[in-house]
Amino acid sequence: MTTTRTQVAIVGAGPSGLLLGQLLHKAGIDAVIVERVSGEYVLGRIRAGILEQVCIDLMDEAGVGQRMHQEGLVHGGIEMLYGGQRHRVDLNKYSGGKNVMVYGQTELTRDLMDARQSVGLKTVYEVSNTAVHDFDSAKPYVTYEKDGQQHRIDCDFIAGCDGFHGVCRASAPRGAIREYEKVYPFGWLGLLSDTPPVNDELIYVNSPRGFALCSQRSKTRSRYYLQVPLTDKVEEWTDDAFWQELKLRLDEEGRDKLVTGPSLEKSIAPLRSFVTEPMRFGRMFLAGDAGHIVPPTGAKGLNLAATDVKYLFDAIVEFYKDKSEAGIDDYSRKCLGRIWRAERFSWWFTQLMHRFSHDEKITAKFQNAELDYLMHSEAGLTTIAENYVGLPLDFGR
Ligand code: RFL
Ligand code: PHB
Repeated sequence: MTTTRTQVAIVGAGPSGLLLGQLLHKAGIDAVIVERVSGEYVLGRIRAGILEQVCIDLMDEAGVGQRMHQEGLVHGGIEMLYGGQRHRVDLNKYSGGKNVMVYGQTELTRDLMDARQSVGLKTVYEVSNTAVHDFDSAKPYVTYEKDGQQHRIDCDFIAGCDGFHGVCRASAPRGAIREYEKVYPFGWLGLLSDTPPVNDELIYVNSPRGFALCSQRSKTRSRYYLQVPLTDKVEEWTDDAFWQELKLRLDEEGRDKLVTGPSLEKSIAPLRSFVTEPMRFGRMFLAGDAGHIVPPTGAKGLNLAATDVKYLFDAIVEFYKDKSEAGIDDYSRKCLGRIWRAERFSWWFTQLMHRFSHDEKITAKFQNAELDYLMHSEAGLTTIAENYVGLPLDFGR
């Protein structure tokens, strides 16, 4: 068994773990990251695509925003397609001047990985049997195996950035944890292709055949999604079948402009709302998907992960610099306020835009009427815009 010592042991090198590691490094706080899979595997997972301003600001604070500002596309609006008609939500106008940015999670992760590597910070990839210990004391530690060898990291804090299936949440004492969950009866089939996007802005589609989303990664790379039954298998969806179904869910303009091509990646993701309370267990903290999952309809997953990391980073800095535990004590409460607001929006937007199997015909009529109300009311447009761009960090306080 080899033993090393660090201030913060981070479990998971997804966006949460890497961003926390980078912020801590900038603040002169030492951290080691352990990750179950390889770096290439992490980069191969195609996930989020939309950054809120808070996430952009954090990338800047971490000193890794340069390529994001060069290559990211600033979007000031989204389109909603229902009843065969498109309606634009002017995000900028209705949120008091805010925008979102199209910049893929893969790119953001790559920037963070590169920054970490360039200064020689330690990330241990392809570890197994990670375990967290004694986090109810001031001397927690993490153990793991790598190439058949046992390792131990002694630390002051453990950051559980290990996603929904990670070990940290699973190690919290059962009596101390409450979990809230809703599983939706459908998934999203995603397709990535090197084709120009069908539209300058994202299109969220409520169609009688189910939800669709036209998103993008750049001016030459598109990301599309289709609502599919959970029983569908990705191998059964040919590229042709995907494009055909997407066309059926679009309007005439969309069908005319859609450029199809071979898929670079196709996958089905289930939809889930999930929250863990609390997010702190002694000297162990959960951040990102380890503590909560949103259905992707509102593009909130990655952005929520970034705000958890911001709160955790501030709390850890306060501990070392001001010798104060106030930030640590308040971490869970601070995170959960923001998390429940984003969970609510993602759940509401999902209900509004998808076909549910138990639906009666009247439900589609209700959805159309609600969308019509929202698109023709200043209050309705404001409600979508201010939630989509992300509520202010001090909202409700
Ligand atoms: P991640 O990205 O899941 O990273 C967690 C990392 O921890 C590692 N890990 C372990 N490492 C060591 N020891 C262990 N025992 C470990 N167990 C796990 C994992 O290998 C992994 O590398 O969580 P993080 O960093 O909190 O980041 C959160 C975001 O990834 C997530 O919120 C979003 O990607 C969610 N999400 C989406 N969000 C959006 O905003 N828009 C989207 O379009 C969108 N699409 C998605 C998504 C999430 C998906 N998942 C999780 C199934 C599509 C999918 C398929
Ligand atoms: C994406 O580009 O992957 C994306 C964009 C917006 C969403 C969900 C996913 O709401």
